[in-house]
Amino acid sequence: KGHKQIEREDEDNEILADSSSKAEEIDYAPALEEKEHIAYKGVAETLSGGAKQFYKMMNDRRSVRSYRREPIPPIDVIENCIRAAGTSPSGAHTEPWTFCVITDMEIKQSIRDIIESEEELNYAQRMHKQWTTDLRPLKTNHVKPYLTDAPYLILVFKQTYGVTKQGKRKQHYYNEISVSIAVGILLCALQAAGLSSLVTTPLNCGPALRALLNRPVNEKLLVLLPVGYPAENCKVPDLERKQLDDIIVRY
Ligand code: IYR
Repeated sequence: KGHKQIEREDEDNEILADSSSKAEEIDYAPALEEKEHIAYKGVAETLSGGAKQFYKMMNDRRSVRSYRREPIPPIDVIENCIRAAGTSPSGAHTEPWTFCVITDMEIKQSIRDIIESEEELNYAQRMHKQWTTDLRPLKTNHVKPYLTDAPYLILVFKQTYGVTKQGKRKQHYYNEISVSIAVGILLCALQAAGLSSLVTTPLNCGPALRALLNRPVNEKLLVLLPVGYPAENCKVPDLERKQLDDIIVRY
């Protein structure tokens, strides 16, 4: 209606101009309030050790697959991490994210049941042999105790569109990349808080998890993160990272 949607493979939508004559007749209003811009003084709070300190902190981050059930990190720490994630830039400042924080053991168990039964099929049938082979060094499989052991599960949904107060559909431009950036900031904040996490993308589980949590149809699961402290016997793959000169190209 007055615009044309280009569906890309990743289901992210961009709205491109419509050349039809009807387009001119519509009274467009911005989703955001149109206000005077305000002065910006730049960054106020910085780390004493700057980017080097930040790098060292992030270099310690590992994907953790076994968690201590206790102690339970204070909820306000989790909330501050999500506040940080919510500072992410987003397409046209649409803030197209929903962070579901699960502590309830019954819900965690239901999530685990859904994911383990789908992942059993994923590993056995849906994933290509090359894929399961590539995962062998990570020692992952369909059994996922971290889904009930981790004190928190954070399910991050992307809002593929919004709804205005008038009940009209609102475009969420670049919602997937916007929420992905927010997740990146969330990972940094959790690391800064001394918490471990794991980015998981439960294949084929999105609709069932959305239904379990009663999320509206405009929301699609992007990632699920268990969050907590690593188990005492926690082991991680002996991975190396690319060197700077392998990831930077100077012009
Ligand atoms: N979703 C599965 C498989 C998996 C896929 C990739 I790519 C990984 O880096 C790790 C696991 C699982 O969670 O086990």
